[in-house]
Amino acid sequence: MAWTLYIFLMIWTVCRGEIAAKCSAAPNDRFDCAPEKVLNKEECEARGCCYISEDDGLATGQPACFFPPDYPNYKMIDFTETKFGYSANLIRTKHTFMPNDLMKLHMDVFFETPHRLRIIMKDTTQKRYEVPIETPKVNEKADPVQYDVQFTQESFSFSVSRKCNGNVLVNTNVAPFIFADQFIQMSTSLSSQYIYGLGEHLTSINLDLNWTKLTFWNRDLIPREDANLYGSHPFYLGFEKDGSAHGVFLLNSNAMDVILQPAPALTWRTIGGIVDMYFFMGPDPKTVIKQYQELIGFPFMPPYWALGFHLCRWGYNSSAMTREAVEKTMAAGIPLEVQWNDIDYMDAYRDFTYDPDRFGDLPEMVKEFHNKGMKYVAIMEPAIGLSSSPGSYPPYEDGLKRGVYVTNETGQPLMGKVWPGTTVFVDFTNPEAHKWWHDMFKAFHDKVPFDGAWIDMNEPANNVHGSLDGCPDNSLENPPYVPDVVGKELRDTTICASSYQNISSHYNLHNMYGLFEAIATHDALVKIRQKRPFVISRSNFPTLGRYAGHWTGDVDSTWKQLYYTIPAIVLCNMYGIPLVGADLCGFVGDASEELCVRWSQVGAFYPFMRNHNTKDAKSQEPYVFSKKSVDAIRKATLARYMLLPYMYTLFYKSHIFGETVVRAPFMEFPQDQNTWTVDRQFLWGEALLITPVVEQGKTAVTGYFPAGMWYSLVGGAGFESKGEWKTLPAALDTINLHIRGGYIIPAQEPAMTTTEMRKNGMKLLVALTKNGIAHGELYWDDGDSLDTYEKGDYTLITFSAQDNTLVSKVEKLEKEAENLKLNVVGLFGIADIPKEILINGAPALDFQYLQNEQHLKIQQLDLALGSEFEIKWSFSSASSSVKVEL
Ligand code: MIG
Repeated sequence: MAWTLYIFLMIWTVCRGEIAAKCSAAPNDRFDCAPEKVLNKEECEARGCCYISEDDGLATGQPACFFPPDYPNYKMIDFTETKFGYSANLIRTKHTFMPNDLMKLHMDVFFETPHRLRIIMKDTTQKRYEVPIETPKVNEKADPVQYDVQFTQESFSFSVSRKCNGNVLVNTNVAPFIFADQFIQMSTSLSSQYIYGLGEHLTSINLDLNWTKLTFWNRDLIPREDANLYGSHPFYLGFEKDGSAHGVFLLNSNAMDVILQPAPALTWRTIGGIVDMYFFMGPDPKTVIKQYQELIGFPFMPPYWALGFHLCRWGYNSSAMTREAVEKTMAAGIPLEVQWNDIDYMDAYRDFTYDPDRFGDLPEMVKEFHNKGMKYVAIMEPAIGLSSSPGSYPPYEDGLKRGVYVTNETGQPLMGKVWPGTTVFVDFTNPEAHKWWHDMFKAFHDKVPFDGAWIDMNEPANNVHGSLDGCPDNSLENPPYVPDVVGKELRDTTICASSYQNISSHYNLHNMYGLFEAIATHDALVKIRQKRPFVISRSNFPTLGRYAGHWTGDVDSTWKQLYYTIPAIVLCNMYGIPLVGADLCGFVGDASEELCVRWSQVGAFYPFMRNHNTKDAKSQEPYVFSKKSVDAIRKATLARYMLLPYMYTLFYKSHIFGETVVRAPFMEFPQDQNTWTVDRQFLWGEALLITPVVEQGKTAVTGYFPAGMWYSLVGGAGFESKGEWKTLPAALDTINLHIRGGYIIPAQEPAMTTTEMRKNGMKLLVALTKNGIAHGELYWDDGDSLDTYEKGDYTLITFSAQDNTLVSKVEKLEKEAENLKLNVVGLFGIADIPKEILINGAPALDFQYLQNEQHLKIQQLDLALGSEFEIKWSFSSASSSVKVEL
């Protein structure tokens, strides 16, 4: 008896030990084995997983049911070297808990470029849906490469590391890989706590790894945290502990959850398509983003006028009200480049119509705006209203004949409900729809010569869930795993997932609906106007930036939302969509005067600057406020305009090199870890740091200044930072702007429109390092013709300063720049009043020196920018010790 008990105890202890070891992962290192529903202990263990109950002290997010290390996984076989890298098959012998496991997969590993690795995993027998985006074709294996990729065979996993230092970027050995027909899950370790991207969500710049779930399923929603919003970008940039950075992109358009946990680790969980993953080696953040954009394509070059101030609201109910907004803005001395109309202009909210009573003179109004040197943009909807009687709405009927609508299971156009009442939805993946869209645009443009298109509601949004007839009950509508979408069902506020589009099911294409509309709209505008297109889209997906810009949707008029716009716009730039902005003063709700002033200051530095408001909210156009506030808004707007040549040069760099226009400080200063979380400041390019007030009632602002020289554009002394936080005065009329030592910014005298402004004198803002060095450049062209860079119709001038000399070099000159004159040079970092200033050898006529600012302003230069110049300044030998007060 005692003997038996002893043996029993032995066995019991050993087994317990095994279970404990098997299930011993620390809570933050556990990977959820019950993603699709809550399981109790028995159910969890029945699927072969570990269970630790809530009573054992689980914190929020930590899974109770989690994978043991020996959970059945794929095994790698047939590993071979190929022309491109490697290939192998992955086989599994035991099913997972998800229906329709793929028991055999094929994996291809492509060494695409020295800095880009691609891994594809898909079915060996059946063709599955793949994202219809063309990526660069590669013909052979790159060698040498910056990455190392390793595999484990028995229980399949892979890791990618940086060859030169061994940093591990991802390792998928943390959890089993699952690939079922409608559920693909892959978990990986992360190289640090600092990752950025995975938008569009309302987040700080660096993502919170404390069990955050980010859901991708484009959706119409007033932006809030923890919700799927208008866009999906399964891309992130990650820091490694030593400050190197890499990027990871999962090219997949299906509904998806990404789970971040403190381990640090990340889980991709998508409900369709294939695994098509790219790794970008950087090794610095800016290079990562360039490499990502090399893959998805560089952004389109916007027309110059796109960079001016845009004014809009929902509720300009007539052409008279629209004109009034323009007149009042001009009377307030605020430059207004583009006036917009929302759906108010339409007749019964139908595309390609205008209300005969309220907007009867829309064509004349647009021409008037053109005569003022302005542009006009109108909203367009992807949901098409029906004809009430035959012939009453030809666009709908023409589209019906041409078969351009999304269809339901009976093959009929799916009907939903949007502004016009019952609507159908254009299937922009259909080439015929692409043509139809152009034809409709053309006919409307012949009447109303609008300049750009605002494409809204293109997630697509629908006021009934799925369709007027509901949705069928099938596996696409009710997949075994539904990502954590708002409304809990894929059809919520959109069309049925199982509806049919030309390329595939809406289930697969939903996240790309707006992208396809943007492509069609872009192409239509190019064809019709033969000028650079201007398209702003709400829905977004990788590659959108090649065709359109984006605004961040229906943000509340609150201080919190104002702050969130900064990470939103810099992240969008990382996604290759540089032309982005949030509605100035916020959309939903009434903006207070103070909020609107501060928002206008931040907005003056969004790449896309538009004040827009919802229907019932209090007016928030700049002119409705007190003189003090109007002055403050004008001041910020004029500061933007003055700097437009720099912004335009940045757009050229985004278009040609895949650089961002605005960026977070960590992009410029990755070696300074203090910058890794800074998201209340942002930069234009490398040279201009913007430190706005985004809190109520403040007259000072604290910002981080990475090491180097910084010169204020709004007055005050320049300073050398060692990498420190600084508090600066910021009265209501002030947004702090600093030029970074070492850079030269091209600027210009503002005017009320960019057309006028482009004739004005230019300025150079030269910010010297402590060693007296700076450089910069100007890109210039006619601002509106197609493909100017590609055709060589542009001017490029570089500027450099050293040894008390500023010179220009005309790299390329075309006619548009022939009349450009350089009138002013402002030099920052001049320690003393110069004894002599020579302009191409002749003494300067007019200059001013400010000792406190260490600023030398040379005026009345009248130099043709097309000719190279030299400006020299010198000090008397004694002067360095003499302080001159002016
Ligand atoms: O259901 O067109 O985000 O900017 O003013 C709202 C009316 C539809 C949503 C857009 C917003 C626009 C509004 N639209």
